[in-house]
Amino acid sequence: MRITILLLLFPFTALAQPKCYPTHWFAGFKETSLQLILHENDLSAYTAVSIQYPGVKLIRIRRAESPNYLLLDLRVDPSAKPGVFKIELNGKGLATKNVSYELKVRAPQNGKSRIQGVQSSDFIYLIMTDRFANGDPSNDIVQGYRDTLCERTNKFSRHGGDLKGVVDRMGYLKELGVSTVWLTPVNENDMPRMNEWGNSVAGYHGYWFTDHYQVDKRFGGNAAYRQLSDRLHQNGMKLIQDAVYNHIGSYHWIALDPPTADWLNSSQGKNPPHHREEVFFDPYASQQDKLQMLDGWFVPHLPDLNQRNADVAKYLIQYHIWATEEFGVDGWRVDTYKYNEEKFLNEMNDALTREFPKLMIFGESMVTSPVANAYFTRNNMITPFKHNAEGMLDFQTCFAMIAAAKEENGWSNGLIKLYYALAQDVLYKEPMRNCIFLDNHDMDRIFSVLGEDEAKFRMCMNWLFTLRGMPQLYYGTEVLMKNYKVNTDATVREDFPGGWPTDDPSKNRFLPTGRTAEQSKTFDYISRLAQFRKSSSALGAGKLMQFIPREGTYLYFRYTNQQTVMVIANSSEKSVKPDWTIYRERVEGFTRARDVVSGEIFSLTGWSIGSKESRVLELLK
Ligand SMILES: [Ca+2]
Ligand SMILES: [Ca+2]
Repeated sequence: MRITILLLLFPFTALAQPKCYPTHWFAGFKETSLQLILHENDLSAYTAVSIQYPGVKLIRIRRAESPNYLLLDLRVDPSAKPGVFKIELNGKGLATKNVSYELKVRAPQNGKSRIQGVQSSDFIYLIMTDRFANGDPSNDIVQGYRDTLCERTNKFSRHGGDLKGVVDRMGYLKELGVSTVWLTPVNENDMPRMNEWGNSVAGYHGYWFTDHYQVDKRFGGNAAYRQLSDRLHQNGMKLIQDAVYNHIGSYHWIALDPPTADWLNSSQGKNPPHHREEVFFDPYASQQDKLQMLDGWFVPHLPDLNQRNADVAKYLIQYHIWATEEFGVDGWRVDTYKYNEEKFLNEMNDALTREFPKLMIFGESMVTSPVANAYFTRNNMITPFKHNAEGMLDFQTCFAMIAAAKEENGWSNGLIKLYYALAQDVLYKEPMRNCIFLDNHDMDRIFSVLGEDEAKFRMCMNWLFTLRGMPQLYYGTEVLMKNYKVNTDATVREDFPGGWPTDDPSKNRFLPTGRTAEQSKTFDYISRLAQFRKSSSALGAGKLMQFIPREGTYLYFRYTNQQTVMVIANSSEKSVKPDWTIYRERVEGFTRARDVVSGEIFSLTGWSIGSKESRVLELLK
């Protein structure tokens, strides 16, 4: 009889464990407070909670408006040992509910081979996982998810790309010279298809979170993500995770069952923000304009999180600490940075770097001025609020590089725009901490933007790989993937040719045999720039000196005591013989130059640069 009861009870208690966030924690963090959220249908009758574990103390039990939550405030001493403990829930007339909770061991490689930070010496490659490579067709459709379509012929559907696909292309990434992989978000997006601008769209891009703590099973789940991270680190590479603090998908458990109504912003209804970041530093801004920016919902199916609620802020901060430790994240790219509560952003950055001093965090906001971009970082401006992010995605330099390559030179057009953009670095404390790029998954592809002009494309690549900051390349640019956004972003998120088992092998761009001559040339060009960069002290951490464009020719130098790299671009209609007396500050003592791509060595005396030509040159004595 006794045995029967036990058998009945054990499966019951195992099944009855409420959801718990964070799903586990780690021993030895500096931060001692831990907020546990227990979530299960009706926890209102559980009035007593106890925890018996050395170094772990229950401080407070809190309830939410929804009866389905218990919020437990714990203190976890830094001395608490890794192990599993029981959280015992009791209520009048109820059987005891036991929640087992684990404090895991932190990785000893933190700050060494994982969680290393990302520096200007790195080369970041941006991948949209669903569109890069399908390493495991068995996870293309996962039963139980709200969207079980996988249709490569539909640009709005999932296509089946996954984390194993990235792992399987590790050799390709190394050949290209990539040091750091940034994936669009990997968190679970268990959303049905949503209507966006008249199209039925899947959450293939990853920005519709429904469970922070679960990596989408169609990408391979948490185990596959950990494996990718391990493989990157074993190969001397790094991982950047894409974070979204601002909003969640409308099928996230927080949205379906808000602990309290004010977990979500409601002051603007479901109306969108106006996207004008000036409201944060404009001395004449109204409170209403600021509130619309902070509280507006991007689209009605992306509920906006209220980070003024301390529990929401804590929930988000804990997840990012958890994921950094769990997956060994080296850097965070933070989506929609300018729509978040400012104080919260600083608290997040402080909390993360306190636990992981080398961690790099940079924000994304498509802003309209250098002042706006610098405002969201450590800057030299006098403003009422001071942000503490190290860097941002540098849209200003992106726009300037494109204009410099495309426009006719004039007093305020063409090359001078890049000169002007860099001169604005006076605003930044650390301009080198910005991430520079020419395009991404939200923009027209750069090869198309430059009119498929090889010379302009080379000019832009030379700048991307040699200017200050961390360069980021969007997947496929190296094999000349092209396209414009046509009422949707999906057209610039096409599958990497050759990433699917059924793809035509003669067009497998991952292999030299599947590339056209033009694609091979481009891949080799970028790869050589990237490989040179790896061992170049001047490009990794050197100073920058630029000269005002003259005769349609723009020169800047990156230099250390050991190395000087000269980057020269001539966008005029004629060849130009640089007047070295103008540039003597940086060329004095050098007589020759080595083209870092072709390897050609030549004398600077009498040398001229051809029309539309651009070169990256290491100066030699
Ligand atoms: Ca797959
Ligand atoms: Ca917001």
